[in-house]
Amino acid sequence: MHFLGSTRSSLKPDHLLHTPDTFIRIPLPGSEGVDFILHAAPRLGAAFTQMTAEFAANATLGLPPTGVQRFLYVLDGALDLTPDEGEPVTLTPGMFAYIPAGTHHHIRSQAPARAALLEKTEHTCAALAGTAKPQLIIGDEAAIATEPLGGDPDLLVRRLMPDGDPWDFAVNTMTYAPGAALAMVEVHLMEHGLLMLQGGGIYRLGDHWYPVTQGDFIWMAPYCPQWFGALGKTPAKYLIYKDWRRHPLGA
Ligand code: UGY
Ligand code: MN
Repeated sequence: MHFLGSTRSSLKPDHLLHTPDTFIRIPLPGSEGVDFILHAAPRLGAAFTQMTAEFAANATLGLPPTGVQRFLYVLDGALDLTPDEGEPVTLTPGMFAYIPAGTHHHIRSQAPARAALLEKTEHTCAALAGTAKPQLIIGDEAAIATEPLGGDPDLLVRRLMPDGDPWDFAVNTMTYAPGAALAMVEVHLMEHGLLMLQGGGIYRLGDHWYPVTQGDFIWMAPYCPQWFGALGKTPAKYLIYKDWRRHPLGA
């Protein structure tokens, strides 16, 4: 089915709206039985990689490149994660894993599954010399307390990553009650990778306003003006990445 060349997907210098009708699946080396939708990558202008990994039954995810840390959030199905040091764990929807750079591990599916996969080259800085390195984290979003953003009980944030010097990015979920909105247009240093998990609304990106819905992906460059208002009768929820806690002038 084609739509005479029309799509909601839109690429601008400071943002990408990537809608499912435009997704192209590609293989990556080291993985077997996994299709990757590359939503954000350095070629786009992003300093991280975000993909949706679609696992067939009995599929295996390859390791990331050297020096790259990984965050995986299960969308559908179940994935078995076996770190070389540590107990095997089965990750089900809403469960996630943070895997530090250089941590050898295996991720496999028994049945078809889907996961959001974020990868980022570790950004260390001189101020961190001799301090603790990040450790493997296994978590479940359902067990994480919500925080009302700016005191708004209709806009709930769950912080999936710990906050502290060892970690150079954050991943949160944000859940908007119908009609809830960001209290301000944000313009900030950090870039975002965002996956709409449920519901929808209107996203302002730069000087454009887009209708967005479950399954859409958005990349926002540093300083991209951004605002969201939830529409419809069900909550809108997204998974959002941002780089965090690193001096912009580097090490
Ligand atoms: O964490 C954030 O910067 C978040 N409030 N941004 C967003 O939802 N676009
Ligand atoms: Mn933001």
